[in-house]
Amino acid sequence: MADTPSYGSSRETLDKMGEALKGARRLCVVTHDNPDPDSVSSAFALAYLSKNLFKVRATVKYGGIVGRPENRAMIRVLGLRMSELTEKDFSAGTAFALVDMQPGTGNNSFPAKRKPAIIIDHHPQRKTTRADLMHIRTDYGATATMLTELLLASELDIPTPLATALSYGISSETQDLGREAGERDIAAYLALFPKSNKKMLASIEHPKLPVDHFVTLNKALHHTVVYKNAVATCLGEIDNPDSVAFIADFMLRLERMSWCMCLGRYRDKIIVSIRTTNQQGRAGRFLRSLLGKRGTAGGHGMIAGGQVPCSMEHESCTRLEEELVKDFMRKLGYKEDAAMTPLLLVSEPDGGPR
Ligand SMILES: [Mn+2]
Repeated sequence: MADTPSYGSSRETLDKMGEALKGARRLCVVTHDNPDPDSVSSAFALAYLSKNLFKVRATVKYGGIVGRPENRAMIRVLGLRMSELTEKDFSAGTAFALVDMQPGTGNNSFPAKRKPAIIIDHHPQRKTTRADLMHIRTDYGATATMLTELLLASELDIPTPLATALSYGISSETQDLGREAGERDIAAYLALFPKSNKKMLASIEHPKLPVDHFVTLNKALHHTVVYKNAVATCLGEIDNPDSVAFIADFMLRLERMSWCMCLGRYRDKIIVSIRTTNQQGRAGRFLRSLLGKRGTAGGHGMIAGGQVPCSMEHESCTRLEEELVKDFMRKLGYKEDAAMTPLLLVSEPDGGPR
């Protein structure tokens, strides 16, 4: 089983956190837009440390919307209180902390030029990233693992809702410790498990689903193409930006598939998700080079997300989406666009790659 990690360096990080918070009247912890369980649980853990270890009041703020039914259930079941980041939050005496993201990546509402007091993140460090405390490590499967280590090092009690949030943060980010998870993630999960409420966890993991969810699923099934080991879905206009990541995870489960791309149009952006089963896939780099100057992207080895601005009319957006799908297939080395087969025809005798 996993070695017990040493919390020595975590204690140093906590000291630096205390320094970074010196003189602050209030801490505002910001998640990325359309926050996932990893960023939400990390934000509440950091707010808890701020209040209980450093006696600095803290609130959790987010951008975008919380759309995924599991994430909504998490916030409801655990009674997590968070609100949207607004102009009013930028008052004198307020220090900022960013979790699970860095400024200027296109996936958050924090002003790119502003320097936060604290950044805790498991995405690759950007050249322009600055903060008083930068705890940025790519060898963690989840930011929630980094926060769990800090909580354990602080020797504070971890309340049940927070332990439950963090264990769900780790398990959902790593697909039950199977994707990009290392020994540290496993050790953190095991430390949280006895402190988590299993009934609450179960109701978060298996929430009731709104009708919209099935409508999106239906749309996805009818707008998915397959070529060799790659699958791509265009959802068109969506009401819930989280559906893009959800469908990407779902479609990657199709047998024999090792790369997946999903696109969805939300407000004036095309949201892009990439998933791969290839541990050396460098999905973040793959998506950045796929989008080029057309958009922004970030990610890790096996998952990546990005956005492409598209304020033009419907037909041009559709053309841009088709172009992105072709570029995706081409980047994987597939040159014959014509050989892409609609998913629902794949099982028919002359339907495709079988
Ligand atoms: Mn994360």
